[in-house]
Amino acid sequence: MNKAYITTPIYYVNDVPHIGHAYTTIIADTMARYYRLKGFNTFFLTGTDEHGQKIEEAAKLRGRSPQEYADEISGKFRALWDVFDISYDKFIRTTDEDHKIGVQKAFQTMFDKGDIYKGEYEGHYCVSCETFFTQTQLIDETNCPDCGKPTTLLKEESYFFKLSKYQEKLLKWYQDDAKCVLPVGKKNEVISFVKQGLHDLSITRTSFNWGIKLPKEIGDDRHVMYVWLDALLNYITALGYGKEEENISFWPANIQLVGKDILRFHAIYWPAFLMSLDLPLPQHIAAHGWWTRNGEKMSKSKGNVVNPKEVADAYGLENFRYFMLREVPFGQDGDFSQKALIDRINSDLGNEFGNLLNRIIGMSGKYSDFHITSKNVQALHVKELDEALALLDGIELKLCDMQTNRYLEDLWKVLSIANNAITIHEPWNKIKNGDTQGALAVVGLVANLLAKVSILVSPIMPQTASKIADALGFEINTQNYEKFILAQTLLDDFIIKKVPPLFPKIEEELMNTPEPQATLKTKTETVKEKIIDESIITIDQFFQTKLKVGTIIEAQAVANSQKLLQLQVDIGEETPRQIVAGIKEYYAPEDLLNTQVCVVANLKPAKIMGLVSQGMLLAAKDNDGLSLIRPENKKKSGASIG
Ligand code: ME8
Repeated sequence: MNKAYITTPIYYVNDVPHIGHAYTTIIADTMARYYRLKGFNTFFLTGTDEHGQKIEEAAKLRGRSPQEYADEISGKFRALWDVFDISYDKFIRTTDEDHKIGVQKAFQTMFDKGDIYKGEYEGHYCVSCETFFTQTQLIDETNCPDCGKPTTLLKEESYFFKLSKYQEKLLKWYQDDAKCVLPVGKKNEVISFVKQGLHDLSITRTSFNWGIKLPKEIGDDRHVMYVWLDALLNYITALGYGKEEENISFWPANIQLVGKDILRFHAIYWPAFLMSLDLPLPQHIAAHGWWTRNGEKMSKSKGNVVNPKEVADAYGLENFRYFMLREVPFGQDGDFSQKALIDRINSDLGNEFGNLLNRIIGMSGKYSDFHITSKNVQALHVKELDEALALLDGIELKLCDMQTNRYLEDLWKVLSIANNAITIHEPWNKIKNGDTQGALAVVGLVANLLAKVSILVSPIMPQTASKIADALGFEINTQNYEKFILAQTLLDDFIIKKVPPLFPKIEEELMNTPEPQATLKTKTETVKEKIIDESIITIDQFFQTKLKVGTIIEAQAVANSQKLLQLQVDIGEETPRQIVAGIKEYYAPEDLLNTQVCVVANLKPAKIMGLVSQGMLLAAKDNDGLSLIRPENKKKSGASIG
């Protein structure tokens, strides 16, 4: 029996699932359902990535142990996939005991082979991406080239994997196996990266604890494994690698779905680890693009993250699945909007798909007491039938190449043939003219095309497809896939069942501007997450605040206020700025004259006790009182700070 092994990335437990995670998982689920439909023995793996500094820090900020925290978020991923009817066969967690054993075995195997050695690492580490970068890769000398956050210079003892040793072998793989990385454009990016030269990879850490220990035999328990080594190995430990290898025959994977952000890890490190372990390489590493919101990357701090559960609740899970796979060419970025989703539901699904079923229910009800026959379809509609079969003939290759949107476009071309047949052949006129056979043949043609489309759309919209098949008197299963798709057989005569419209028209947006994650989290969690997100800013964000040196040229108390002083501060502009500052308890006005201060110069002016304040002074406060922050030596008024 043919086998198929499909994987998603395992998701970090520092964040609850969002639309991007749902996208990857839905494509993988589609592929798993497709292979099951074809009768392949299929294994579909997903799960959560729970070790590493990022998770340790996220847990600490919430006052939880990493394990407790991982349990909770991992549970949220699993719960969402269950609600979404994701047909995974295994949900792996990197904190699973079996996984740890497998990872240690892999480490030992690579070590025994001479592919791991001990050295010292010095590099710029981005905790958010759990990745080291060289100085030349950084943006503005300090920031991570992937996420823009500041990196930390780390120097520590580390074990290294001899990645450089595999450079030529990797290049040969990319060259020999045309579709090892999909889409092919992305493969070219990987090739140019590898051609620049691969450095050996630091694969252990001593600076934190939350990770898998090295095997006992190595005798070095200060180190834990680098989270990416640990995580990538999940794809084989899930099959039992290192323990009871009951499912190992599923390896190599057929399709490993990833987002473009983690392609490098999957198309370079992962095959190199596999080469070192003498295991075969995956057939396809398939990298999709980003979902954005109004063209911007989604992030919690921007509050523009789309909650997939909310979308599915509002618009229907399968409509959402269809939208995601149809709207964006695989590999490219796509922008989420309710308008685009509604258009797809009303037009593609309602008008072009669901309506066809209603029309043949209506027509067959009038013409033949709901009896539908394939008799005369071949004889009277050979052209339409051939055209449709020709489209269906090449269609599966598109899905296997992950061109989900083109796969669906072709299925919809088949639906157009059916819709056009009704318009052109006007069965109601045939009935009027006494050509009942002709009218029934049109209905029969449409029913057959609808049946074939429902089978092939079933991996994407399983429930909807089953409802249509049920109305058309058959079940979606491998046997019928072979009969109606591979053998191109027509439907046996049947009585169509009446079903209510499958895609009721949507008149208006059904979600308020989503503040999506709030539903999945408690209020306290949200606040704490905000703190984590907002505690780190990029250098660009920092420079959005214009800080200037100012010289106080006038100072007086504000009448009726115990706290406020009214200051005139020269910050090198034509006229001084009036600043109202709450420093009366700490400074006498006369002591401030001609002293220098640090001014936030681009604050929106505010009215304080009726006085306009055009800036803010920087000050430090503790139990001993308040001190203004001032330049160490006198500076020109208006000198910029930063
Ligand atoms: O990277 N659009 O986990 P992660 C589309 N643990 N897809 C998106 C997305 C978006 N806006 N945001 C996230 C990790 N994704 C590692 C993986 S695998 C051995 C270890 C999807 O939680 C996309 O698939 O950051 C991306 O690759 C994945 O989520 C990253 O998930």
